[in-house]
Amino acid sequence: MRQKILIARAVFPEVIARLAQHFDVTSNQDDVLWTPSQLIEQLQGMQGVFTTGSERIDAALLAACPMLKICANMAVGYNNFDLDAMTAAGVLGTNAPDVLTETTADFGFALLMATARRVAESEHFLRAGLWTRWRYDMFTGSDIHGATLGILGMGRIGQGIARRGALGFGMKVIYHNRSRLDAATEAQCQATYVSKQDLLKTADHLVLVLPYSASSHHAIGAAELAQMKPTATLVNIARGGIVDDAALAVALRNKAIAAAGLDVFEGEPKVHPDLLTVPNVVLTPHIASATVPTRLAMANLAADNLIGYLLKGKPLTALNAAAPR
Ligand code: 8YV
Repeated sequence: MRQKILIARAVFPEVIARLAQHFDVTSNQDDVLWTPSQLIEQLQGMQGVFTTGSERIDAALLAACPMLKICANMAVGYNNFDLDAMTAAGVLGTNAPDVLTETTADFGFALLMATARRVAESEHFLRAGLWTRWRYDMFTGSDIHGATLGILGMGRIGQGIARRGALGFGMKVIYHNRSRLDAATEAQCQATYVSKQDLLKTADHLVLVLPYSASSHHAIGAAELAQMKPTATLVNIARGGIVDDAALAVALRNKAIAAAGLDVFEGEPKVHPDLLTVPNVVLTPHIASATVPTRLAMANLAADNLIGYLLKGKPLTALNAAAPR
């Protein structure tokens, strides 16, 4: 008998077709946002689920879905998974690393440049019909080339941003990470390891690329923002919750830092109302990995994990070693 899987959100039809060659597939092409109890209801009798970062997999869901064997996330981040609960329940978790590294690093740089050079703010000004003359100080921002680029979280995406900064823009790159990179990788990225405090104090532009967990919650709050240069730019392409958004809105309004670029938010898709009213912030709706080839590669990797594990016992990018249920 064919195994059953649920695709919890809308996804590329060709990926659904691939999965349908192997499984009985239920998909959510209407992209209904299910409540946790609706998700549990949908998962009854299913062996696998294709998730995005939006579906929470926790102990309550696992207990209510005894047939479930694998949750395959179409995302590199997996803070929507309670991995300990999954391991305890014998459920495998997989993510989608590598395929989005360069695309996401590109976007980190796009947001950094838009923020430091005030692209969004000046475009709004022009569209509002306010551009009547040239002025020497109109929308003056800060330079990217030759500046000090700070990176908090130096995994694959952080390294991609470091390479872009050092090799493309002649930036001095400093980073802080839970563990220091080996010398060869540091040399390849032309990046120097510093303490978090030195990173905050020295960076002209600080990009956040660390995973979200209890220990990174509000890694950038009022105290950290106060240590940054008043001319500094902050970019968050990691996860909402790493930055204290309320504290950031205050810092932006008071010009404690010059500007911020945010692709992720605490409680997204809601955005802190104060961030919507400060001019010196560029806001994008969690699109750092959003190119067609990359999103397709992410979806195909999640599909490959479902096929690999449920049919051959061999997932490609496992997050835990779950003794099968
Ligand atoms: C996804 C992301 O678009 O991969 C991640 O961790 O944040 C994004 O690339 C998002 O999580 C949807 O699954």
